[in-house]
Amino acid sequence: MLIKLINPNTTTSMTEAMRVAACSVAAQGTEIVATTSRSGAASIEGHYDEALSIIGLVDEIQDGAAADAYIIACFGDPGLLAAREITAAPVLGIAEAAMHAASFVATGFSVVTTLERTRVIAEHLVRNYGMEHHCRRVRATELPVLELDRPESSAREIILAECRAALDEDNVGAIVLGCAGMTGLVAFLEDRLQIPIIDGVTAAVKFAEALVGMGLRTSKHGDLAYPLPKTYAGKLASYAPRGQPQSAKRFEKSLEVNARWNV
Ligand code: 2AL
Repeated sequence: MLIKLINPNTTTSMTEAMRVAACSVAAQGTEIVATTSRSGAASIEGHYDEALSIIGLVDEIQDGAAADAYIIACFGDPGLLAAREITAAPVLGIAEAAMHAASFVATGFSVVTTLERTRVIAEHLVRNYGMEHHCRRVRATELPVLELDRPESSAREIILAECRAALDEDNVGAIVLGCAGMTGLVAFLEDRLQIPIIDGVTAAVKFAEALVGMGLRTSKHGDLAYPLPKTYAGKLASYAPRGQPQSAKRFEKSLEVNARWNV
Protein backbone atom coordinates (compact mmCIF):
# COMPACT_ATOMS: atom_id res chain seq x y z
CA MET A 1 0.00 0.00 0.00
CA LEU A 2 1.10 3.54 -0.70
CA ILE A 3 0.81 6.14 2.06
CA LYS A 4 1.52 9.73 1.11
CA LEU A 5 2.75 11.79 4.04
CA ILE A 6 2.36 15.49 3.35
CA ASN A 7 4.27 18.12 5.27
CA PRO A 8 2.11 21.22 4.76
CA ASN A 9 4.96 23.53 5.74
CA THR A 10 7.73 24.11 3.21
CA THR A 11 10.74 22.97 5.29
CA THR A 12 12.19 19.90 3.59
CA SER A 13 14.46 18.89 6.49
CA MET A 14 11.35 18.44 8.66
CA THR A 15 9.78 16.27 5.96
CA GLU A 16 12.88 14.07 5.93
CA ALA A 17 12.77 13.59 9.73
CA MET A 18 9.10 12.59 9.43
CA ARG A 19 9.84 10.21 6.56
CA VAL A 20 12.44 8.43 8.72
CA ALA A 21 9.99 8.13 11.64
CA ALA A 22 7.17 6.93 9.37
CA CYS A 23 9.38 4.29 7.71
CA SER A 24 10.53 3.04 11.13
CA VAL A 25 7.00 1.81 11.95
CA ALA A 26 5.63 0.99 8.48
CA ALA A 27 4.71 -2.64 7.87
CA GLN A 28 6.39 -4.68 5.18
CA GLY A 29 4.58 -3.87 1.96
CA THR A 30 3.81 -0.29 2.99
CA GLU A 31 5.53 2.34 0.90
CA ILE A 32 5.83 5.80 2.42
CA VAL A 33 6.13 8.76 0.07
CA ALA A 34 6.91 11.91 2.02
CA THR A 35 6.29 15.22 0.26
CA THR A 36 6.78 18.85 1.17
CA SER A 37 4.22 21.46 0.26
CA ARG A 38 5.37 23.62 -2.66
CA SER A 39 3.57 26.73 -1.43
CA GLY A 40 2.96 28.29 1.95
CA ALA A 41 4.83 29.01 5.17
CA ALA A 42 8.18 27.60 6.32
CA SER A 43 6.47 26.74 9.61
CA ILE A 44 2.81 26.71 10.57
CA GLU A 45 2.30 28.68 13.77
CA GLY A 46 -1.10 30.30 13.60
CA HIS A 47 -4.49 30.48 11.94
CA TYR A 48 -3.24 32.49 8.93
CA ASP A 49 -0.33 30.08 8.26
CA GLU A 50 -2.80 27.22 8.51
CA ALA A 51 -5.39 28.73 6.19
CA LEU A 52 -2.81 29.46 3.49
CA SER A 53 -1.21 26.01 3.83
CA ILE A 54 -4.34 24.32 2.54
CA ILE A 55 -3.70 25.21 -1.13
CA GLY A 56 -0.33 23.42 -1.04
CA LEU A 57 -1.98 20.48 0.70
CA VAL A 58 -4.67 20.24 -2.00
CA ASP A 59 -1.94 20.30 -4.68
CA GLU A 60 -0.13 17.40 -2.99
CA ILE A 61 -3.32 15.32 -2.87
CA GLN A 62 -4.45 16.10 -6.40
CA ASP A 63 -1.08 15.92 -8.18
CA GLY A 64 0.98 12.80 -8.83
CA ALA A 65 0.09 9.17 -8.26
CA ALA A 66 -3.01 8.46 -6.17
CA ALA A 67 -2.19 7.02 -2.76
CA ASP A 68 -4.12 4.48 -0.69
CA ALA A 69 -4.09 6.91 2.26
CA TYR A 70 -2.86 10.43 3.04
CA ILE A 71 -1.39 11.89 6.22
CA ILE A 72 -1.44 15.60 7.01
CA ALA A 73 1.76 15.99 9.00
CA CYS A 74 1.16 19.19 10.94
CA PHE A 75 -0.29 19.18 14.45
CA GLY A 76 -3.08 21.65 13.61
CA ASP A 77 -4.43 19.12 11.07
CA PRO A 78 -4.96 22.01 8.61
CA GLY A 79 -7.47 21.30 5.87
CA LEU A 80 -8.35 17.84 7.18
CA LEU A 81 -12.03 17.86 6.24
CA ALA A 82 -11.38 19.65 2.93
CA ALA A 83 -8.84 16.96 2.09
CA ARG A 84 -11.41 14.29 2.91
CA GLU A 85 -13.81 15.92 0.45
CA ILE A 86 -11.44 15.73 -2.52
CA THR A 87 -10.42 12.07 -2.22
CA ALA A 88 -12.08 8.85 -1.16
CA ALA A 89 -8.84 7.48 0.24
CA PRO A 90 -8.58 7.78 4.04
CA VAL A 91 -6.95 11.04 5.20
CA LEU A 92 -5.51 11.24 8.71
CA GLY A 93 -4.33 14.24 10.67
CA ILE A 94 -1.44 13.68 13.05
CA ALA A 95 -3.17 15.45 15.97
CA GLU A 96 -6.28 13.35 15.54
CA ALA A 97 -4.23 10.14 15.26
CA ALA A 98 -2.05 10.97 18.28
CA MET A 99 -5.01 11.86 20.53
CA HIS A 100 -6.84 8.66 19.65
CA ALA A 101 -3.70 6.56 20.24
CA ALA A 102 -3.16 8.26 23.62
CA SER A 103 -6.76 7.54 24.65
CA PHE A 104 -6.14 3.82 24.05
CA VAL A 105 -3.15 3.64 26.42
CA ALA A 106 -4.03 6.14 29.18
CA THR A 107 -7.19 7.66 30.62
CA GLY A 108 -5.60 11.10 30.57
CA PHE A 109 -2.94 12.81 28.48
CA SER A 110 -1.45 16.26 28.06
CA VAL A 111 -0.29 17.79 24.80
CA VAL A 112 3.11 19.49 24.77
CA THR A 113 3.29 21.89 21.86
CA THR A 114 5.31 24.80 20.46
CA LEU A 115 4.31 28.48 20.70
CA GLU A 116 1.65 29.71 23.09
CA ARG A 117 -0.28 31.09 20.10
CA THR A 118 -0.69 27.55 18.71
CA ARG A 119 -2.15 26.29 22.00
CA VAL A 120 -5.66 27.45 21.14
CA ILE A 121 -5.46 25.55 17.83
CA ALA A 122 -4.76 22.32 19.69
CA GLU A 123 -7.52 23.12 22.22
CA HIS A 124 -10.02 23.53 19.39
CA LEU A 125 -8.96 20.14 18.02
CA VAL A 126 -9.41 18.53 21.45
CA ARG A 127 -13.03 19.73 21.42
CA ASN A 128 -13.63 18.88 17.74
CA TYR A 129 -12.36 15.33 18.26
CA GLY A 130 -14.42 14.82 21.45
CA MET A 131 -11.25 14.43 23.51
CA GLU A 132 -12.22 16.71 26.42
CA HIS A 133 -12.51 13.73 28.77
CA HIS A 134 -9.02 12.50 27.89
CA CYS A 135 -6.95 15.63 27.34
CA ARG A 136 -6.13 17.22 30.71
CA ARG A 137 -4.15 20.17 29.38
CA VAL A 138 -2.40 21.63 26.35
CA ARG A 139 1.01 23.00 27.36
CA ALA A 140 2.99 25.47 25.24
CA THR A 141 6.77 25.66 25.43
CA GLU A 142 7.24 28.91 23.46
CA LEU A 143 9.56 27.00 21.09
CA PRO A 144 9.23 28.14 17.46
CA VAL A 145 8.66 25.18 15.13
CA LEU A 146 11.96 25.67 13.27
CA GLU A 147 13.89 25.64 16.55
CA LEU A 148 13.00 21.93 16.75
CA ASP A 149 14.79 21.43 13.46
CA ARG A 150 18.06 23.14 14.55
CA PRO A 151 20.55 20.42 15.62
CA GLU A 152 22.30 22.56 18.25
CA SER A 153 19.09 23.82 19.86
CA SER A 154 18.12 23.04 23.47
CA ALA A 155 14.57 22.24 22.36
CA ARG A 156 14.57 18.66 23.59
CA GLU A 157 15.56 19.66 27.15
CA ILE A 158 12.81 22.30 27.17
CA ILE A 159 10.28 19.72 25.97
CA LEU A 160 11.50 17.19 28.55
CA ALA A 161 11.02 19.78 31.33
CA GLU A 162 7.48 20.52 30.10
CA CYS A 163 6.64 16.80 29.96
CA ARG A 164 7.91 16.41 33.56
CA ALA A 165 5.71 19.33 34.63
CA ALA A 166 2.75 17.63 32.93
CA LEU A 167 3.47 14.41 34.84
CA ASP A 168 3.75 16.28 38.16
CA GLU A 169 0.77 18.59 37.73
CA ASP A 170 -1.76 17.23 35.22
CA ASN A 171 -2.54 13.72 36.50
CA VAL A 172 -1.75 12.12 33.14
CA GLY A 173 -0.48 8.73 32.00
CA ALA A 174 0.76 9.75 28.55
CA ILE A 175 2.06 12.73 26.60
CA VAL A 176 1.07 13.70 23.06
CA LEU A 177 3.80 15.55 21.16
CA GLY A 178 2.15 18.66 19.73
CA CYS A 179 4.27 19.28 16.64
CA ALA A 180 5.41 17.20 13.66
CA GLY A 181 8.91 18.53 14.31
CA MET A 182 9.00 16.55 17.59
CA THR A 183 8.71 13.19 15.83
CA GLY A 184 12.32 12.17 16.58
CA LEU A 185 12.01 12.74 20.34
CA VAL A 186 9.95 9.70 21.36
CA ALA A 187 12.82 7.42 22.49
CA PHE A 188 14.66 10.28 24.26
CA LEU A 189 11.55 11.20 26.25
CA GLU A 190 10.34 7.64 26.95
CA ASP A 191 13.78 6.69 28.32
CA ARG A 192 13.64 9.52 30.82
CA LEU A 193 9.93 9.56 31.72
CA GLN A 194 8.93 5.89 31.46
CA ILE A 195 5.44 6.69 30.16
CA PRO A 196 3.94 6.42 26.66
CA ILE A 197 5.00 9.35 24.45
CA ILE A 198 2.80 9.59 21.38
CA ASP A 199 3.99 11.06 18.12
CA GLY A 200 1.23 11.66 15.60
CA VAL A 201 3.31 10.83 12.53
CA THR A 202 3.91 7.22 13.55
CA ALA A 203 0.39 6.90 15.00
CA ALA A 204 -1.10 8.09 11.71
CA VAL A 205 0.94 5.59 9.70
CA LYS A 206 -0.35 2.66 11.78
CA PHE A 207 -3.98 3.91 11.70
CA ALA A 208 -3.74 4.46 7.93
CA GLU A 209 -2.50 0.89 7.48
CA ALA A 210 -5.40 -0.35 9.61
CA LEU A 211 -8.06 1.59 7.69
CA VAL A 212 -6.71 0.54 4.29
CA GLY A 213 -6.39 -3.03 5.56
CA MET A 214 -10.07 -2.99 6.56
CA GLY A 215 -11.02 -1.65 3.13
CA LEU A 216 -12.44 1.53 4.68
CA ARG A 217 -12.66 4.64 2.54
CA THR A 218 -13.90 8.15 3.27
CA SER A 219 -17.68 8.30 3.04
CA LYS A 220 -18.98 10.14 0.01
CA HIS A 221 -22.43 10.33 1.56
CA GLY A 222 -23.17 13.78 2.98
CA ASP A 223 -20.69 16.52 3.81
CA LEU A 224 -17.58 14.63 2.69
CA ALA A 225 -18.98 14.07 -0.83
CA TYR A 226 -16.81 15.51 -3.62
CA PRO A 227 -17.11 19.34 -3.71
CA LEU A 228 -19.91 20.64 -5.93
CA PRO A 229 -18.77 21.78 -9.37
CA LYS A 230 -18.85 25.57 -9.60
CA THR A 231 -16.87 28.57 -10.76
CA TYR A 232 -14.03 29.92 -8.61
CA ALA A 233 -12.79 33.43 -9.31
CA GLY A 234 -9.43 35.20 -9.30
CA LYS A 235 -6.27 33.45 -8.13
CA LEU A 236 -8.24 30.35 -7.23
CA ALA A 237 -9.93 29.89 -10.62
CA SER A 238 -7.91 26.77 -11.40
CA TYR A 239 -9.04 25.17 -8.12
CA ALA A 240 -12.70 25.17 -9.16
CA PRO A 241 -14.13 21.71 -8.35
CA ARG A 242 -15.10 19.69 -11.41
CA GLY A 243 -17.29 17.15 -9.63
CA GLN A 244 -16.62 13.53 -8.92
CA PRO A 245 -13.36 12.39 -10.58
CA GLN A 246 -13.52 9.73 -13.31
CA SER A 247 -11.36 7.39 -11.20
CA ALA A 248 -13.97 7.53 -8.41
CA LYS A 249 -16.76 6.84 -10.89
CA ARG A 250 -14.85 3.77 -12.09
CA PHE A 251 -14.45 2.65 -8.46
CA GLU A 252 -18.20 2.96 -7.81
CA LYS A 253 -19.00 1.19 -11.07
CA SER A 254 -16.81 -1.73 -10.04
CA LEU A 255 -18.62 -1.87 -6.68
CA GLU A 256 -21.96 -1.92 -8.52
CA VAL A 257 -20.78 -4.75 -10.77
CA ASN A 258 -19.44 -6.62 -7.77
CA ALA A 259 -22.75 -6.22 -5.95
CA ARG A 260 -24.68 -7.43 -8.99
CA TRP A 261 -22.59 -10.56 -9.20
CA ASN A 262 -22.44 -10.88 -5.44
CA VAL A 263 -18.62 -10.85 -5.33
C1 2AL B 1 3.10 22.68 13.52
C2 2AL B 1 3.58 21.44 13.01
O1 2AL B 1 3.31 20.33 13.44
N1 2AL B 1 4.30 21.77 11.90
C3 2AL B 1 4.29 23.11 11.76
O2 2AL B 1 4.86 23.75 10.85
N2 2AL B 1 3.55 23.64 12.76
N3 2AL B 1 2.27 22.78 14.61
C4 2AL B 1 2.65 23.26 15.83
N4 2AL B 1 1.72 23.37 16.78
O3 2AL B 1 3.79 23.62 16.06
